[in-house]
Amino acid sequence: MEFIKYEKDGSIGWLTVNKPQALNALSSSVLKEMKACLEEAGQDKDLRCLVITGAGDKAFVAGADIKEIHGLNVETAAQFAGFGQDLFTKIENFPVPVIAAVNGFALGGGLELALACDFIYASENAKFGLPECTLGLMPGFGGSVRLARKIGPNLAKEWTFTGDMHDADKAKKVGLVNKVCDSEELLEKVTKVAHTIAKRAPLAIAAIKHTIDSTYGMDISAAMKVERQEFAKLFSSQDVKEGTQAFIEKRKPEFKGI
Ligand code: CO8
Repeated sequence: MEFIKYEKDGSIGWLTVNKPQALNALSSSVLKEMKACLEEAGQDKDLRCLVITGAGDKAFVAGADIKEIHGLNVETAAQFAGFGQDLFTKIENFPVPVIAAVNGFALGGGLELALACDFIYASENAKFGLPECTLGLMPGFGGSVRLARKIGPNLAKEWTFTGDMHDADKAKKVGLVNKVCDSEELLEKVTKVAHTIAKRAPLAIAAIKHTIDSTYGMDISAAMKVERQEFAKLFSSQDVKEGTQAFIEKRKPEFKGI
């Protein structure tokens, strides 16, 4: 692949958007390669956590490719937005947790990509924003919807109506980012949390991810039902027996994802 690099570190997958000369801007070629990469990684039964980051030290992703957007019409804009929305929804529904390691600019489509991940760790030089309105545009890869869900509609409106950029500390204060790290330490901290997740029971992690995502905005009794069903389903897995047995025997569990 030309614009996407994919590497495995044990059971952790690292997907890097690799077009640093354009601050990793998302052209349709980049998105197509990302889709192919995710489809393959999604089949990997040994994968326990996926990290998405950007190449270089300046940007995670500085948005969709403005040069390509410039040539769109109503029809092709709908196709481009639809492709990106479907892809980012695949990331949201990816079978294992996905962490965004934001190492610089996460703007426009770049922030929309990070928003589709389960959570974000950022370097102290990270900058977040949805500046589409400064280009006569609006977010088209799910950003208007997901930003409002993550930081609330009032702030999401201010961010998208002004197009302003926000630093990592601000992004953490509003709950967009889980952790802010020194730039040199970002990958180390992400690796650490990814390995912790990788040690946990994979079926439990998948059930928790599904429950949190699918119950968002549901009324409480319907949400409890989903949790109860997912909880009960886990009892058909060997890992529940292993986890509880290991506790009783005062040893570390060995989860197999079955
Ligand atoms: N698209 C294409 N090229 C880009 C982009 C981008 N989003 N961002 C940066 N680049 C390119 C620059 O053109 C430049 O290339 P060249 O050297 O060939 O001129 C190179 O990357 C380096 O960028 P700069 O020289 O501008 O670097 P600076 O450090 O001066 O500035 C910034 C960094 C502030 C990040 C600046 O590059 C910038 O403002 N970039 C654009 C940010 C932006 O507006 N992003 C939103 C784009 S719109 C979007 O994402 C919509 C998503 C929904 C789409 C739905 C599909 C229809």
